[in-house]
Amino acid sequence: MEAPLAVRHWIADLQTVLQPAHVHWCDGSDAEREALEREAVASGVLQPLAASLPGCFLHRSHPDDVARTEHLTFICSATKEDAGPTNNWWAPDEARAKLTELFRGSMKGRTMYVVPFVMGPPDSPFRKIGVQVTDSVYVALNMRIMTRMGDVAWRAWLPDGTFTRCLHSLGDLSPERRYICHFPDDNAIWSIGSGYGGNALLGKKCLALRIASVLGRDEGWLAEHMLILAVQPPEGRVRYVAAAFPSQCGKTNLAMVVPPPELAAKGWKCWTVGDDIAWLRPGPDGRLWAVNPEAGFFGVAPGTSHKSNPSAMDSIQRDTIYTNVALAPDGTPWWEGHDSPAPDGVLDWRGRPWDKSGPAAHPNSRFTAPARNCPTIAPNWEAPQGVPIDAILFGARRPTVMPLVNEARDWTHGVFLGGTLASETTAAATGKVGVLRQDPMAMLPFCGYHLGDYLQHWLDVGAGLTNPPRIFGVNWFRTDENGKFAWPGFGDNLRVLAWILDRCDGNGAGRETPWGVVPAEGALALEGTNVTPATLARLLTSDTAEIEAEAATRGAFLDTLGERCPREIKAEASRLSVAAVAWGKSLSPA
Ligand code: OXD
Ligand code: MN
Repeated sequence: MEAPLAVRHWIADLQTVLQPAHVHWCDGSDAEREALEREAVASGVLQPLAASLPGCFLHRSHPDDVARTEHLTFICSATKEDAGPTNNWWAPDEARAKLTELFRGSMKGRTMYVVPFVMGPPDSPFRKIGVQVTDSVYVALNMRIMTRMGDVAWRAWLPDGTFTRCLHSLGDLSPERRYICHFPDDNAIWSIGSGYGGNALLGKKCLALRIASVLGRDEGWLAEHMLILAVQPPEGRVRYVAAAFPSQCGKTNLAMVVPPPELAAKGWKCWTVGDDIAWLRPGPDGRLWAVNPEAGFFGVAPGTSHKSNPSAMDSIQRDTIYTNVALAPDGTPWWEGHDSPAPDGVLDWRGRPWDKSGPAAHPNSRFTAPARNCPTIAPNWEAPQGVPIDAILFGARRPTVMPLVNEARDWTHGVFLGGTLASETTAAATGKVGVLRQDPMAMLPFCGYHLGDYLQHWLDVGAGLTNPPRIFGVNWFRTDENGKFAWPGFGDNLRVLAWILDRCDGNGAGRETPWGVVPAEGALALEGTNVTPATLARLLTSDTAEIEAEAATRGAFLDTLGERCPREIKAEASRLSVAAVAWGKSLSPA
């Protein structure tokens, strides 16, 4: 099927700048996938894995190109103020001039792949179209998994002809010449110098979050860093939960949660709708509806096992690209936290015999797997209108302070809790790991405009909902006095979801704290775990001095957003501080 004229003109213009040896228009067919895989194997970009893993390949990236590079990521909006204080800003003309120099001739001797793709189900009225140009066969093959790629995009072409122009080249892979630039005013993305997923699969973080967040602001919806999960309580109807956690805080695991035996026996069931991104829109019924714009999972390998996430393990047994994992002599991938111990003779993520001086798999090693492989994928995961959300969760990696679960008083309080979320940094982005930073709605690296405006947009969307989801905070990462996780997590997180859904039904006993309502004694089912009621009580408690300090940090963060930060949200920080003092007094003996 022929591409629309606007695309053909754009590609012709790009050819003169990029000067590729060949141009390949991707059609998305199986024959094409096989041809691209053969080409990638012949050039050493991919290595086939064991025959027991049909259609699976290993890719080893450049060792300096293993994670998102937030310091090299720019929002090139018309003014610095539009990008806001949390984004790197670059004047669009300057960015274009600098990057044009780098793109000029960057595809000499290489093939330019033209990758048309749809974000969202192709028959969804909410879909967005992108066309990515890339000189990486790895990127083209990954885009085929992560998006609806190929001729489907021409068939799903939007009536007004809008599409995101996505330009990508590996360049020389030098971090010195690596830039990931977003031009929200032009609906365009230019990325050069990296082949890493978050920097190079432009449909994902760049389009579905940074550009989409701006489109959502202008069109009245939200693009969020959220998983979407379907949960059916025994004899109840299916409920939908959307949850925002920063990268590597367990979104994929929660999206694929398996009920623990006691809950399964009672009839609890769960299905996966999405594991990383949700587009949320007010529906005509006054509820918030969510669509997963992606078609695959770009999941973190380390820690994934049949025990922690059996659905993910089942999803990656075929048609999966593994990146920077270790390789066992039998041609199967291996990583820290795998079901089996490290096999003898394992090669590390760089392809060298593993000398055990560091991890065998890179801590941000990944698998790219089609969502349809997932045994728990929801039957309606591609519903054109999405699914109606009952509860929104904000979660983070907090060894202290934040309770296991807390329910926001109302939408504004929820926007405050999410909008000032703090979490420890992880290996998903370059930089130090384990540093606590404010990561509003888990969107710090992904919001394409001023965060103050973004919080206001959340308030505006909420104001338009007659039946809004309830908002909760969760924290699976509290540690005990020995620094060990005090909550078992994984399947047992469903116990917390059970209380959350009870609250959504107006049930679920709770008690007031400065964070909002937490489960009352006995309201969270612990049978089958080794968590004692005393441990649970500790998990639900924060020290008043800690809450006051947290309120101050959150308030100070909001101050950095300046005048554009909504007053109602700032007022919540003061209210938290006052509540902490009052609560402390009420708890201490007279
Ligand atoms: C991701 C990330 O890859 O958040 O999803 O970094
Ligand atoms: Mn993510």
